[in-house]
Amino acid sequence: MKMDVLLGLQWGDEGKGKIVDVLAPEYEIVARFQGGPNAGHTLEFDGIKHVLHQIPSGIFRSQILNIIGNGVVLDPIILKKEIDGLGKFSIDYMKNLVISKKATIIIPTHKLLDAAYEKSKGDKKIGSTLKGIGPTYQDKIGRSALRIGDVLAADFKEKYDTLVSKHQTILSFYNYPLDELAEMEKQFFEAVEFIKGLNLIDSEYTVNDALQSGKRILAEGAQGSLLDIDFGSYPYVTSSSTMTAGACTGLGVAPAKIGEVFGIFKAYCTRVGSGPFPTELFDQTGEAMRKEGNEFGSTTGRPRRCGWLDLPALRYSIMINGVTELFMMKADVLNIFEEIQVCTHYELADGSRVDRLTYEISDSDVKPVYKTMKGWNCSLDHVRDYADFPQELKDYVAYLEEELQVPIRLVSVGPDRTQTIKR
Ligand code: 2SA
Ligand code: MG
Repeated sequence: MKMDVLLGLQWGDEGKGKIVDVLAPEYEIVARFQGGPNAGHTLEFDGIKHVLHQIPSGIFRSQILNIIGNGVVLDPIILKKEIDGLGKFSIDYMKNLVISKKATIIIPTHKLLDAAYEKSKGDKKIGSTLKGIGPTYQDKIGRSALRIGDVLAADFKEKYDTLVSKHQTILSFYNYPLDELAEMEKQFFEAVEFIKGLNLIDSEYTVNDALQSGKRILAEGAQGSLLDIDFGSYPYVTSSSTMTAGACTGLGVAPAKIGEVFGIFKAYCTRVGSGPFPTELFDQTGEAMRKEGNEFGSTTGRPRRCGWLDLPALRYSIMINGVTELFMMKADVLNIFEEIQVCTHYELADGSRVDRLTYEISDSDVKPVYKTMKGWNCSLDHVRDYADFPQELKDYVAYLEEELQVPIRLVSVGPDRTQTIKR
């Protein structure tokens, strides 16, 4: 059996949580492979809306094992809160949730460092979620981080103190205040005690044994391909590998064992945080998209920047991930527009047109070139089948398939599980 991968192809918030939830019945395992509590995966069912940050989106299905993989950076405080929040759903997390001992721990000073680095960057700040993601991955790569398995060792506190004293030296260099630290540490050590009681495992064996015995696994990406540490709009990126290859290293699965790659994209674009966004709209239209799409960060509540669909960027994401099927989300947000624009090329300062995301591309010298299409401009509330699609929406889907050369298997026309139309 091979492992399928589900990824966001834009700047995150494509609707991955919803789709994992829809696909989950076809899988026995759902696994997160990168990122951490910077993610906000929203699920809506039975009139309830729930946002997950670190726990995989299969947690609401009792027959699914949810794995937090080695590639993840995990905040014990937030994990404990998340698990407490699941209390009302009668979820048996001792049975349905396991955590890799090789996942990296976010400690309180990582969050302070995140804030100190952002502050020092001034108007060049990344727009980080301030969850400590960057500094934690820095320590992982720098070979000084703590891992989940360490919480079980007798010398955990010693290791912790060594890392914290290094952080304090850096924080004093930045003149960053440590007032909050004592309270954060209190919560941290309480949460570490709690985590000791969870199922901590070598998840690479769990994953590979499961594939060997014919079980179906879905790897759940977080953030999006355009935020990837290598291929995103560096330095305005997150600190992990958000692409298919990240699912291999973040779970310990060989490349030859990757099956389908599901690429999730919105029918338009959003971005939260700083960085280039060629099709960004600064006018009424962008404002209308934000309102209609309720585009506010599910972790930080920040308003998301909005703009039209960007085909060169989407093609790039499809290429680096090897996407086999596309899922288009939030088509209903475009109901309000008489005309819809799609960016087909970028125009450079010298007037030439390109459709590749080369090193030189940055929003300052790039102007999007648009194709204008007729909007459907009607409600999609009644739509339960592809046959019910207004002709203009069918045309939009057909045009995108032709341009992207990958089938669009699913179109989402609303937040509920039932508003997901398979083709
Ligand atoms: P970080 O915190 O170091 O990963 O931030 C670096 C950049 O990555 C962006 N980023 C995200 N973009 C979209 N959605 C994310 N998750 C939350 C959500 C974000 C929120 O689902 O809405 O609530 O604001 C996410 N996580 C990281 C971030 O904006 C920086 O540009
Ligand atoms: Mg999100």
